[in-house]
Amino acid sequence: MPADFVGLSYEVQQLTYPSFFSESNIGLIRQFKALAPRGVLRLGGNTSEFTWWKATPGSSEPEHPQTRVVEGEPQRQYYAVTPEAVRNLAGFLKATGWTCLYGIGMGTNTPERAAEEAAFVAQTLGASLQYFQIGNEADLFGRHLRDPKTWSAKTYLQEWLALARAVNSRAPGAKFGMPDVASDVAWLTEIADLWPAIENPPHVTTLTHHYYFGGPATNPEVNIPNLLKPATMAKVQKTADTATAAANKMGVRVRMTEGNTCYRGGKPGVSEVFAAALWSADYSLLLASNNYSGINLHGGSGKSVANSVGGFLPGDVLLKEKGESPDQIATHPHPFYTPIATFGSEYVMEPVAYGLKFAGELSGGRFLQGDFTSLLQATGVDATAYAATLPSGHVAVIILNKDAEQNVEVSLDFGTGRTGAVETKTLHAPALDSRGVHITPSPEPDRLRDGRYAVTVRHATGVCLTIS
Ligand code: BDP
Repeated sequence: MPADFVGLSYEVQQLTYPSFFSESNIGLIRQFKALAPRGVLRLGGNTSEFTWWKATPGSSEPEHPQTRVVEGEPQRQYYAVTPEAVRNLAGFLKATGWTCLYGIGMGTNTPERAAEEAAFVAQTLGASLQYFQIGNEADLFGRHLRDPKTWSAKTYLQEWLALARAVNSRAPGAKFGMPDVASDVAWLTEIADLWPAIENPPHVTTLTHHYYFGGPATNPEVNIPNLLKPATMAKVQKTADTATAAANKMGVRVRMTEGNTCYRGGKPGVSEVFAAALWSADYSLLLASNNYSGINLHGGSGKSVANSVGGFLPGDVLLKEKGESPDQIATHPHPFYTPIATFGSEYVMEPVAYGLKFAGELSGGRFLQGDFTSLLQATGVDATAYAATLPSGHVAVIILNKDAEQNVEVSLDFGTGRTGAVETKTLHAPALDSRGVHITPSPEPDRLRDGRYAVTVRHATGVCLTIS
């Protein structure tokens, strides 16, 4: 699990507020650092298809191609990204110690503009830039940006190559992650098959896809029991199998670059409560143990995400229907799934981010092979477990008991005669639908007893044991 496995994803439109990602935004920098000492900020989302590079204050907005306005996709509204925003972003990344995956538009962009933007970004971000992403969820372009009759992984790849080569002509060392599909991981397989025939291909380091458990908020299937049941992670495993097979063929790694509990901005009562923390911890560790290079949970400001999905959040409609007043609605994070929420001038770490942070305890570690999850689930409890040797040489074990009712007894056996100290951290909340989530370290370290350690992991609780 890479040391910088933990990541967040924001809309490119977030850059239209240049003070947001800037070295003066101390509150946000504090939350990024609290989430992970090293992490990866990804900029993309639907709004990245509607941004244009405004190189100088006098640059005039280009003509945009016709797009179709459909439900759940952005309106025809264009956003200017400026050098000031990119310079500020460089300062923000330095201050946080995070690196960046920078999204350049494909839907309404041209190779010339893409190249001009990339050249400035590469020079300004320097080593803080990991790679460029070009295009967001191109597998859905048939809905609003391209002709569905001719659009495919193949036509995408041709367009992508033209843009990536243009970027390379102005930013010679540039690296790329692609194709950032919404859900159709078969595109990764197709691209890996087509790749060997490309002469002098651009330097792709990562195959990427997105993942939302379900959506939108009005969908009754998006609920806490479904989010946490073992079948949900079995589906994640299937996607990971397809994606990693394609990546192995290309000699690269996979990254889940944008995802969360519920698309179109999340669902109140599911996305911003403790269940989302157990989900994100489990989801992160499952992908990490499948050799993913990282994940980026999506969020940001309510406005940027609302714009990315057509102007409003279905979750707000739900709350209004339930009779919540505007003041009550304002107490929910917007978007509902955001890992870091903005309330007035305060930035607050949300439950889904606590899960990601908890999973991050294994960052930099090497997973111990063994199907610990099957052992636990054979007892009839919905629990999962992961273990890794950390760079310090200590062994860390994370047990996530997602079961709403049953506790699980776990006994670890390191071999008779072994000694060692055991530190415990607990991920907990009063209930699965609570907003207040905590990670609490045990006050005193415990010890192995003749090489063994027994622990009861209470229902709806996560435990991380670090054994020296
Ligand atoms: C993805 C888009 C992103 C949206 C998100 C959502 O890339 O821009 O904010 O879904 O629907 O499909 O919440």
